[in-house]
Amino acid sequence: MGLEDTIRRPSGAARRAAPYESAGRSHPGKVRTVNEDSLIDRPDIGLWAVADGVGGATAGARASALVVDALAAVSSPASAQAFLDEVRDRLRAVNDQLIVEASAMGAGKLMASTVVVLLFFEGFFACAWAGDSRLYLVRHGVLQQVTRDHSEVQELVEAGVIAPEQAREHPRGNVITRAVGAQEDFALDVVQDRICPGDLFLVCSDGLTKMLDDAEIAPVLDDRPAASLVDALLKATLARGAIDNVTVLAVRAATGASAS
Ligand SMILES: [Mn+2]
Repeated sequence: MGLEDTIRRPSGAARRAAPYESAGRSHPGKVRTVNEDSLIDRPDIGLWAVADGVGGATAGARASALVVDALAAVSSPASAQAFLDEVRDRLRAVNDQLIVEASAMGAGKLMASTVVVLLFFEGFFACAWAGDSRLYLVRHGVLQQVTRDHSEVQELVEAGVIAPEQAREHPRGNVITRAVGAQEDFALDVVQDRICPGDLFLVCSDGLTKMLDDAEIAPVLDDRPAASLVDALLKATLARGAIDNVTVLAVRAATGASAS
């Protein structure tokens, strides 16, 4: 530690609590033998993600693993924009690689993965996603879904064809309209906002949200530690039958965190 560190650190910083705590777990569920979900928990740089592979067990597991490996290589960011740019560039490279690998497997083969990435940088967060893995935020006690699924049923809901409460058990519920590796024209949707003290973020695969609706998830998201929240959500999903792989990551901003 040099003199510069000492001078630049705001007074009292050493006594301030860690700016956030996080925990994540993935489970194959009660029906499937292979876990095609992957997660990454990088509190060191403020990066968390869930990926849900599609294309059949082996291909799906490889696709989500490649997504997470690419995010594991992201360097410590110099700015919020550089952070998001690097994430997007690395995921675009995975997109292109998956298209090449799938076409080598044969015509019509698909090897793809959803992704939802949460980034923290100096009091702000960004969420970038493709597919139906989700980010939720509990702010001031209110649960809100930050992401909007790229899925056929979401389109049906928005077109007024089906009611939101019909979406979860719709027969086309597994059909996503965007993913890493699904099309050459790669795109992520992005939401950015300030982090408020006490914000609780929940990053998850559809294995959670197909088993539990928002009204069932909300009461679990109380003040307990992130690891305990994750365990409770996993336990509730398994108790419900866990027909899909399930992945849950929780990230809580400290109640005293400054939005510097
Ligand atoms: Mn899934």
